[in-house]
Amino acid sequence: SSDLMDAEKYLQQSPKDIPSDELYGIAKDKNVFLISMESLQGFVINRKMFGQEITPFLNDLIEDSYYFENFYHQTGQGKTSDAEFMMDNSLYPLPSGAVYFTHANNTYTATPSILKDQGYYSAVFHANDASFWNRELMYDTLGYDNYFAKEYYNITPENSVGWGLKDIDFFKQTVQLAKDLPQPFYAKLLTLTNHHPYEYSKEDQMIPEFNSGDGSFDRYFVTVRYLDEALKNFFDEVKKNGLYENSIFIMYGDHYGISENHNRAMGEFLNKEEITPYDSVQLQKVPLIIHIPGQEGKTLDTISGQIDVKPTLLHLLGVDDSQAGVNFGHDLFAENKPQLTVLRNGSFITDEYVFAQETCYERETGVEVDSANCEPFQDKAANDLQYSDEIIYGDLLRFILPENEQEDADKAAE
Ligand code: GP9
Ligand code: MN
Repeated sequence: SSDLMDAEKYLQQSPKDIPSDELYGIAKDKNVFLISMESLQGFVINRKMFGQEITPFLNDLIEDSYYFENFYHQTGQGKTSDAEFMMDNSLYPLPSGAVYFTHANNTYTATPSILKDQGYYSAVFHANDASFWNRELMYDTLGYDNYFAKEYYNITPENSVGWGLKDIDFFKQTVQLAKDLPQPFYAKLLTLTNHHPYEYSKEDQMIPEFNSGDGSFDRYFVTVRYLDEALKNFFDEVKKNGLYENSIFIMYGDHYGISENHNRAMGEFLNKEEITPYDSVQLQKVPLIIHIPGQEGKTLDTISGQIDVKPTLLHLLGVDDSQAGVNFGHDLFAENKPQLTVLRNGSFITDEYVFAQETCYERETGVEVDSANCEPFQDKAANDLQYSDEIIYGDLLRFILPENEQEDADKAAE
Protein backbone atom coordinates (compact mmCIF):
# COMPACT_ATOMS: atom_id res chain seq x y z
CA SER A 1 0.00 0.00 0.00
CA SER A 2 2.96 2.35 0.40
CA ASP A 3 3.58 1.86 -3.34
CA LEU A 4 0.07 3.10 -3.96
CA MET A 5 0.75 6.12 -1.76
CA ASP A 6 3.85 6.88 -3.84
CA ALA A 7 1.77 6.79 -7.01
CA GLU A 8 -0.94 8.95 -5.45
CA LYS A 9 1.65 11.42 -4.21
CA TYR A 10 3.11 11.54 -7.70
CA LEU A 11 -0.32 12.28 -9.20
CA GLN A 12 -0.99 14.98 -6.61
CA GLN A 13 2.04 16.87 -7.90
CA SER A 14 0.12 17.90 -10.98
CA PRO A 15 -2.43 20.60 -10.24
CA LYS A 16 -6.01 19.51 -9.63
CA ASP A 17 -8.38 19.99 -12.55
CA ILE A 18 -10.41 23.16 -12.34
CA PRO A 19 -13.61 22.02 -14.06
CA SER A 20 -15.49 24.35 -16.38
CA ASP A 21 -18.37 26.09 -14.56
CA GLU A 22 -20.44 25.88 -17.68
CA LEU A 23 -20.06 22.15 -18.26
CA TYR A 24 -19.57 20.50 -14.87
CA GLY A 25 -22.65 18.35 -14.22
CA ILE A 26 -24.32 19.37 -17.47
CA ALA A 27 -25.15 15.74 -18.28
CA LYS A 28 -26.11 14.66 -14.78
CA ASP A 29 -28.29 11.53 -14.85
CA LYS A 30 -28.28 11.36 -18.64
CA ASN A 31 -27.61 8.14 -20.49
CA VAL A 32 -24.13 7.84 -21.93
CA PHE A 33 -23.32 6.23 -25.25
CA LEU A 34 -19.59 5.59 -25.56
CA ILE A 35 -18.84 4.52 -29.11
CA SER A 36 -15.59 2.94 -30.25
CA MET A 37 -15.09 3.80 -33.91
CA GLU A 38 -12.92 0.96 -35.15
CA SER A 39 -9.56 1.98 -36.64
CA LEU A 40 -10.77 5.52 -37.36
CA GLN A 41 -7.89 7.97 -37.70
CA GLY A 42 -8.15 11.72 -37.58
CA PHE A 43 -6.67 12.41 -41.01
CA VAL A 44 -9.87 11.43 -42.85
CA ILE A 45 -12.02 13.95 -40.96
CA ASN A 46 -12.93 17.03 -43.00
CA ARG A 47 -10.87 15.72 -45.90
CA LYS A 48 -11.94 14.97 -49.44
CA MET A 49 -10.82 12.21 -51.75
CA PHE A 50 -11.47 12.65 -55.47
CA GLY A 51 -13.71 15.59 -54.51
CA GLN A 52 -15.88 13.58 -52.12
CA GLU A 53 -16.05 13.88 -48.35
CA ILE A 54 -14.81 10.70 -46.67
CA THR A 55 -16.82 11.24 -43.48
CA PRO A 56 -19.73 13.52 -44.43
CA PHE A 57 -21.87 12.63 -41.42
CA LEU A 58 -19.10 13.09 -38.87
CA ASN A 59 -18.08 16.36 -40.51
CA ASP A 60 -21.63 17.62 -39.91
CA LEU A 61 -21.90 16.17 -36.42
CA ILE A 62 -18.67 17.91 -35.43
CA GLU A 63 -20.34 21.25 -36.17
CA ASP A 64 -22.78 20.51 -33.33
CA SER A 65 -20.33 18.80 -30.98
CA TYR A 66 -17.19 19.30 -28.99
CA TYR A 67 -14.51 18.03 -31.32
CA PHE A 68 -10.95 17.51 -30.14
CA GLU A 69 -8.66 17.86 -33.11
CA ASN A 70 -5.43 17.12 -31.20
CA PHE A 71 -6.60 13.92 -29.54
CA TYR A 72 -4.28 10.91 -29.72
CA HIS A 73 -4.77 7.20 -29.21
CA GLN A 74 -2.35 5.78 -26.63
CA THR A 75 -2.83 2.08 -27.26
CA GLY A 76 -0.25 -0.68 -27.32
CA GLN A 77 -0.52 -4.32 -28.32
CA GLY A 78 -3.99 -4.65 -26.79
CA LYS A 79 -5.46 -2.51 -29.60
CA THR A 80 -9.26 -2.05 -29.18
CA SER A 81 -9.08 -3.44 -25.65
CA ASP A 82 -6.31 -1.04 -24.66
CA ALA A 83 -8.45 1.88 -25.80
CA GLU A 84 -11.37 0.53 -23.81
CA PHE A 85 -9.10 0.13 -20.81
CA MET A 86 -8.05 3.77 -20.90
CA MET A 87 -11.59 5.05 -21.42
CA ASP A 88 -12.79 3.29 -18.27
CA ASN A 89 -9.74 3.55 -16.02
CA SER A 90 -7.62 6.53 -17.01
CA LEU A 91 -4.59 4.28 -16.59
CA TYR A 92 -2.14 3.56 -19.41
CA PRO A 93 -2.25 0.16 -21.07
CA LEU A 94 0.87 -1.97 -20.66
CA PRO A 95 4.14 -1.65 -22.62
CA SER A 96 3.63 -5.18 -23.93
CA GLY A 97 0.75 -7.62 -23.97
CA ALA A 98 -2.87 -6.70 -23.36
CA VAL A 99 -3.86 -5.73 -19.83
CA TYR A 100 -7.30 -7.22 -20.57
CA PHE A 101 -5.58 -10.61 -20.65
CA THR A 102 -2.74 -10.20 -18.19
CA HIS A 103 -4.46 -8.31 -15.33
CA ALA A 104 -8.16 -9.08 -15.59
CA ASN A 105 -8.40 -10.02 -11.90
CA ASN A 106 -6.97 -6.78 -10.50
CA THR A 107 -8.99 -4.26 -8.57
CA TYR A 108 -9.78 -1.14 -10.62
CA THR A 109 -11.60 2.14 -10.08
CA ALA A 110 -13.44 1.98 -13.38
CA THR A 111 -16.23 4.17 -14.75
CA PRO A 112 -18.94 1.45 -14.66
CA SER A 113 -18.42 0.77 -10.97
CA ILE A 114 -18.16 4.48 -10.12
CA LEU A 115 -21.38 5.14 -12.02
CA LYS A 116 -23.12 2.24 -10.29
CA ASP A 117 -22.91 4.29 -7.10
CA GLN A 118 -24.66 7.09 -9.00
CA GLY A 119 -27.54 4.80 -9.93
CA TYR A 120 -26.36 3.89 -13.39
CA TYR A 121 -26.74 0.57 -15.20
CA SER A 122 -23.85 -0.31 -17.52
CA ALA A 123 -23.54 -2.56 -20.54
CA VAL A 124 -21.31 -3.30 -23.49
CA PHE A 125 -22.56 -4.06 -26.98
CA HIS A 126 -20.31 -5.85 -29.43
CA ALA A 127 -21.23 -8.52 -31.98
CA ASN A 128 -18.19 -10.70 -31.47
CA ASP A 129 -17.30 -13.69 -29.30
CA ALA A 130 -17.63 -12.78 -25.63
CA SER A 131 -14.17 -14.17 -24.90
CA PHE A 132 -12.35 -12.06 -27.53
CA TRP A 133 -9.74 -9.92 -25.74
CA ASN A 134 -10.88 -11.71 -22.56
CA ARG A 135 -13.69 -9.18 -22.43
CA GLU A 136 -16.21 -11.34 -20.62
CA LEU A 137 -13.95 -11.62 -17.60
CA MET A 138 -12.60 -8.08 -17.71
CA TYR A 139 -16.04 -6.48 -18.03
CA ASP A 140 -17.05 -8.27 -14.86
CA THR A 141 -13.95 -6.94 -13.11
CA LEU A 142 -14.67 -3.39 -14.31
CA GLY A 143 -18.22 -3.53 -12.99
CA TYR A 144 -20.32 -3.83 -16.15
CA ASP A 145 -23.78 -5.22 -15.48
CA ASN A 146 -24.16 -6.92 -18.83
CA TYR A 147 -22.26 -7.78 -21.99
CA PHE A 148 -24.39 -8.13 -25.10
CA ALA A 149 -22.03 -10.17 -27.25
CA LYS A 150 -22.57 -12.19 -30.42
CA GLU A 151 -25.36 -14.41 -29.10
CA TYR A 152 -27.67 -11.41 -28.61
CA TYR A 153 -27.50 -10.52 -32.28
CA ASN A 154 -29.14 -11.91 -35.37
CA ILE A 155 -26.15 -12.55 -37.62
CA THR A 156 -26.55 -13.96 -41.14
CA PRO A 157 -24.27 -14.26 -44.18
CA GLU A 158 -26.26 -11.38 -45.73
CA ASN A 159 -25.67 -8.94 -42.88
CA SER A 160 -22.01 -9.88 -42.34
CA VAL A 161 -18.69 -8.95 -43.89
CA GLY A 162 -15.06 -9.34 -42.81
CA TRP A 163 -15.00 -9.71 -39.03
CA GLY A 164 -18.74 -10.21 -38.66
CA LEU A 165 -21.98 -8.28 -38.33
CA LYS A 166 -21.96 -5.11 -40.42
CA ASP A 167 -22.04 -1.89 -38.43
CA ILE A 168 -25.38 -0.66 -39.83
CA ASP A 169 -27.08 -3.86 -38.70
CA PHE A 170 -25.15 -3.80 -35.43
CA PHE A 171 -26.40 -0.32 -34.56
CA LYS A 172 -29.98 -1.10 -35.55
CA GLN A 173 -30.12 -4.18 -33.34
CA THR A 174 -28.19 -2.50 -30.54
CA VAL A 175 -30.66 0.37 -30.21
CA GLN A 176 -33.47 -2.18 -29.89
CA LEU A 177 -31.58 -3.81 -27.01
CA ALA A 178 -30.52 -0.52 -25.42
CA LYS A 179 -33.99 0.97 -25.30
CA ASP A 180 -35.03 -1.67 -22.76
CA LEU A 181 -32.09 -1.08 -20.41
CA PRO A 182 -32.72 0.43 -16.99
CA GLN A 183 -31.99 4.18 -17.18
CA PRO A 184 -29.79 6.06 -16.75
CA PHE A 185 -27.31 3.78 -18.46
CA TYR A 186 -23.69 3.81 -19.51
CA ALA A 187 -23.56 1.89 -22.79
CA LYS A 188 -20.38 1.11 -24.65
CA LEU A 189 -20.76 0.19 -28.32
CA LEU A 190 -17.88 -1.37 -30.26
CA THR A 191 -18.03 -1.18 -34.05
CA LEU A 192 -16.22 -3.66 -36.27
CA THR A 193 -16.62 -3.23 -40.03
CA ASN A 194 -13.78 -0.72 -40.44
CA HIS A 195 -11.22 -3.29 -39.35
CA HIS A 196 -8.15 -4.40 -41.23
CA PRO A 197 -8.13 -5.74 -43.98
CA TYR A 198 -11.10 -3.43 -44.75
CA GLU A 199 -13.31 -5.87 -46.62
CA TYR A 200 -16.66 -4.54 -47.80
CA SER A 201 -19.68 -5.69 -49.77
CA LYS A 202 -20.07 -4.04 -53.17
CA GLU A 203 -23.57 -2.82 -52.28
CA ASP A 204 -22.16 -0.89 -49.30
CA GLN A 205 -19.60 1.05 -51.33
CA MET A 206 -20.33 4.78 -51.23
CA ILE A 207 -16.94 6.15 -52.26
CA PRO A 208 -14.28 4.82 -54.67
CA GLU A 209 -11.16 3.10 -53.40
CA PHE A 210 -8.01 5.21 -53.38
CA ASN A 211 -5.61 4.39 -56.19
CA SER A 212 -2.18 3.83 -54.63
CA GLY A 213 -2.15 0.14 -55.53
CA ASP A 214 -1.76 -0.75 -51.83
CA GLY A 215 -4.94 -2.82 -51.42
CA SER A 216 -5.81 -2.44 -47.75
CA PHE A 217 -4.82 1.24 -47.77
CA ASP A 218 -7.04 1.90 -50.78
CA ARG A 219 -10.01 0.01 -49.30
CA TYR A 220 -9.71 1.84 -45.96
CA PHE A 221 -11.58 4.86 -47.36
CA VAL A 222 -14.51 2.71 -48.46
CA THR A 223 -14.98 1.13 -45.04
CA VAL A 224 -14.43 4.45 -43.25
CA ARG A 225 -17.18 5.93 -45.41
CA TYR A 226 -19.36 2.97 -44.48
CA LEU A 227 -18.69 3.48 -40.76
CA ASP A 228 -19.66 7.12 -41.19
CA GLU A 229 -22.96 6.06 -42.76
CA ALA A 230 -23.54 3.54 -39.98
CA LEU A 231 -23.10 6.29 -37.39
CA LYS A 232 -25.64 8.41 -39.24
CA ASN A 233 -28.11 5.52 -39.09
CA PHE A 234 -27.35 5.07 -35.41
CA PHE A 235 -28.36 8.64 -34.60
CA ASP A 236 -31.53 8.21 -36.67
CA GLU A 237 -32.41 5.06 -34.72
CA VAL A 238 -31.63 6.67 -31.38
CA LYS A 239 -33.93 9.60 -32.25
CA LYS A 240 -36.70 7.29 -33.53
CA ASN A 241 -36.57 5.32 -30.30
CA GLY A 242 -36.73 8.32 -27.99
CA LEU A 243 -33.22 7.98 -26.62
CA TYR A 244 -31.61 11.08 -28.12
CA GLU A 245 -32.68 13.96 -25.87
CA ASN A 246 -31.79 12.26 -22.59
CA SER A 247 -28.39 10.95 -23.70
CA ILE A 248 -24.89 12.18 -24.42
CA PHE A 249 -22.56 10.64 -26.97
CA ILE A 250 -18.82 10.17 -26.71
CA MET A 251 -17.25 8.83 -29.86
CA TYR A 252 -13.59 7.97 -30.28
CA GLY A 253 -11.25 6.32 -32.77
CA ASP A 254 -9.73 3.35 -30.96
CA HIS A 255 -6.30 3.23 -32.66
CA TYR A 256 -4.63 3.69 -36.02
CA GLY A 257 -6.00 1.84 -39.02
CA ILE A 258 -3.03 2.42 -41.29
CA SER A 259 0.29 1.22 -39.94
CA GLU A 260 3.72 2.52 -40.92
CA ASN A 261 3.97 -0.41 -43.35
CA HIS A 262 1.77 1.70 -45.62
CA ASN A 263 3.92 4.82 -45.59
CA ARG A 264 4.42 4.81 -49.34
CA ALA A 265 0.65 4.89 -49.98
CA MET A 266 0.11 7.37 -47.14
CA GLY A 267 2.73 9.68 -48.64
CA GLU A 268 0.95 9.53 -51.95
CA PHE A 269 -2.41 10.25 -50.35
CA LEU A 270 -1.11 13.18 -48.30
CA ASN A 271 1.13 14.50 -51.08
CA LYS A 272 4.25 14.10 -49.00
CA GLU A 273 7.57 12.85 -50.19
CA GLU A 274 8.39 11.24 -46.90
CA ILE A 275 6.53 10.26 -43.72
CA THR A 276 8.88 11.36 -40.93
CA PRO A 277 8.75 10.17 -37.29
CA TYR A 278 7.01 13.50 -36.60
CA ASP A 279 4.36 12.70 -39.21
CA SER A 280 3.93 9.21 -37.77
CA VAL A 281 3.15 10.67 -34.36
CA GLN A 282 0.70 13.16 -35.85
CA LEU A 283 -0.99 10.31 -37.69
CA GLN A 284 -1.80 8.76 -34.31
CA LYS A 285 -4.48 11.40 -33.88
CA VAL A 286 -7.94 9.86 -33.70
CA PRO A 287 -11.24 11.72 -33.54
CA LEU A 288 -12.88 12.46 -30.20
CA ILE A 289 -16.39 13.82 -30.51
CA ILE A 290 -18.52 14.70 -27.50
CA HIS A 291 -22.06 15.35 -28.58
CA ILE A 292 -24.43 16.80 -26.01
CA PRO A 293 -27.90 17.48 -27.43
CA GLY A 294 -28.75 21.13 -26.99
CA GLN A 295 -25.13 22.27 -26.73
CA GLU A 296 -23.50 24.27 -29.49
CA GLY A 297 -20.47 22.87 -31.25
CA LYS A 298 -16.88 23.87 -30.67
CA THR A 299 -13.59 22.56 -32.02
CA LEU A 300 -10.87 22.44 -29.39
CA ASP A 301 -7.15 22.19 -29.99
CA THR A 302 -6.27 20.91 -26.50
CA ILE A 303 -3.42 18.39 -26.56
CA SER A 304 -5.23 15.31 -25.35
CA GLY A 305 -5.53 11.54 -25.39
CA GLN A 306 -7.66 8.58 -24.49
CA ILE A 307 -6.43 8.70 -20.90
CA ASP A 308 -8.43 11.95 -20.47
CA VAL A 309 -11.88 10.64 -21.32
CA LYS A 310 -12.81 9.16 -17.93
CA PRO A 311 -12.22 12.33 -15.85
CA THR A 312 -13.92 14.38 -18.58
CA LEU A 313 -17.01 12.19 -18.58
CA LEU A 314 -17.25 12.05 -14.79
CA HIS A 315 -17.17 15.84 -14.58
CA LEU A 316 -19.85 16.17 -17.26
CA LEU A 317 -21.98 13.84 -15.13
CA GLY A 318 -21.24 15.88 -12.02
CA VAL A 319 -19.28 13.13 -10.25
CA ASP A 320 -16.68 14.79 -8.07
CA ASP A 321 -13.02 13.82 -7.84
CA SER A 322 -13.30 12.17 -4.43
CA GLN A 323 -15.39 9.46 -6.11
CA ALA A 324 -13.39 9.19 -9.32
CA GLY A 325 -10.64 6.79 -8.22
CA VAL A 326 -7.06 7.11 -9.46
CA ASN A 327 -6.66 8.87 -12.80
CA PHE A 328 -3.65 9.72 -14.94
CA GLY A 329 -5.70 11.85 -17.34
CA HIS A 330 -7.38 15.23 -16.96
CA ASP A 331 -10.76 16.78 -17.63
CA LEU A 332 -10.50 18.06 -21.20
CA PHE A 333 -12.71 21.01 -20.36
CA ALA A 334 -10.64 22.02 -17.34
CA GLU A 335 -9.13 25.49 -17.66
CA ASN A 336 -5.79 24.14 -16.48
CA LYS A 337 -5.55 20.94 -18.55
CA PRO A 338 -1.80 20.24 -18.82
CA GLN A 339 -0.69 20.35 -22.45
CA LEU A 340 1.15 17.02 -22.54
CA THR A 341 0.04 13.72 -24.04
CA VAL A 342 2.22 10.64 -23.77
CA LEU A 343 1.94 7.81 -26.25
CA ARG A 344 2.51 4.25 -25.14
CA ASN A 345 5.82 4.02 -26.97
CA GLY A 346 7.19 7.01 -25.04
CA SER A 347 6.67 9.59 -27.78
CA PHE A 348 4.94 12.68 -26.49
CA ILE A 349 3.22 15.82 -27.66
CA THR A 350 3.12 19.23 -25.96
CA ASP A 351 1.54 22.42 -27.25
CA GLU A 352 4.93 23.40 -28.67
CA TYR A 353 6.81 20.17 -29.38
CA VAL A 354 6.55 16.61 -30.58
CA PHE A 355 9.09 14.11 -29.29
CA ALA A 356 9.56 11.00 -31.43
CA GLN A 357 12.43 8.54 -31.84
CA GLU A 358 14.73 10.57 -29.59
CA THR A 359 14.17 13.65 -31.73
CA CYS A 360 12.47 16.89 -30.79
CA TYR A 361 10.27 18.60 -33.40
CA GLU A 362 8.40 21.86 -33.37
CA ARG A 363 4.74 20.85 -33.27
CA GLU A 364 3.36 23.43 -35.66
CA THR A 365 5.94 22.90 -38.40
CA GLY A 366 7.48 19.45 -37.90
CA VAL A 367 10.93 21.08 -38.07
CA GLU A 368 13.63 19.38 -36.00
CA VAL A 369 14.75 21.54 -33.07
CA ASP A 370 17.34 21.32 -30.31
CA SER A 371 16.56 18.38 -28.04
CA ALA A 372 16.89 20.69 -25.01
CA ASN A 373 13.39 21.94 -25.89
CA CYS A 374 11.84 18.55 -25.19
CA GLU A 375 13.95 17.68 -22.16
CA PRO A 376 11.77 19.39 -19.53
CA PHE A 377 8.92 17.00 -20.40
CA GLN A 378 10.89 13.78 -20.71
CA ASP A 379 10.85 12.78 -17.03
CA LYS A 380 7.17 13.52 -16.60
CA ALA A 381 6.34 11.46 -19.69
CA ALA A 382 8.42 8.49 -18.52
CA ASN A 383 7.16 8.72 -14.93
CA ASP A 384 3.52 8.79 -16.00
CA LEU A 385 3.94 5.52 -17.84
CA GLN A 386 5.99 3.97 -15.07
CA TYR A 387 3.69 4.79 -12.17
CA SER A 388 0.70 3.59 -14.14
CA ASP A 389 2.50 0.33 -14.97
CA GLU A 390 3.42 -0.17 -11.33
CA ILE A 391 -0.21 0.22 -10.29
CA ILE A 392 -1.22 -2.51 -12.70
CA TYR A 393 1.70 -4.88 -12.09
CA GLY A 394 1.32 -4.57 -8.31
CA ASP A 395 -2.50 -4.59 -8.36
CA LEU A 396 -2.18 -1.51 -6.16
CA LEU A 397 -5.73 -0.25 -6.44
CA ARG A 398 -6.76 -3.07 -4.10
CA PHE A 399 -5.33 -0.86 -1.35
CA ILE A 400 -7.71 1.99 -2.08
CA LEU A 401 -10.03 2.48 0.84
CA PRO A 402 -13.75 3.05 0.46
CA GLU A 403 -14.53 6.77 0.78
CA ASN A 404 -15.76 6.73 4.40
CA GLU A 405 -12.73 4.78 5.61
CA GLN A 406 -10.51 7.17 3.66
CA GLU A 407 -11.99 10.14 5.51
CA ASP A 408 -11.25 8.45 8.84
CA ALA A 409 -7.71 7.70 7.74
CA ASP A 410 -7.21 11.32 6.62
CA LYS A 411 -8.47 12.60 9.97
CA ALA A 412 -6.18 10.24 11.84
CA ALA A 413 -3.23 11.48 9.81
CA GLU A 414 -3.93 15.16 10.52
C1 GP9 B 1 -12.65 -7.46 -32.05
C2 GP9 B 1 -12.41 -6.00 -32.17
C3 GP9 B 1 -11.24 -5.70 -33.04
O1 GP9 B 1 -13.58 -7.80 -31.07
O2 GP9 B 1 -12.29 -5.41 -30.92
O3 GP9 B 1 -10.08 -5.90 -32.37
P1 GP9 B 1 -8.70 -5.15 -32.69
O4 GP9 B 1 -7.92 -6.07 -33.56
O5 GP9 B 1 -8.96 -3.86 -33.37
O6 GP9 B 1 -8.13 -4.97 -31.36
MN1 MN C 1 -9.76 -1.96 -32.93
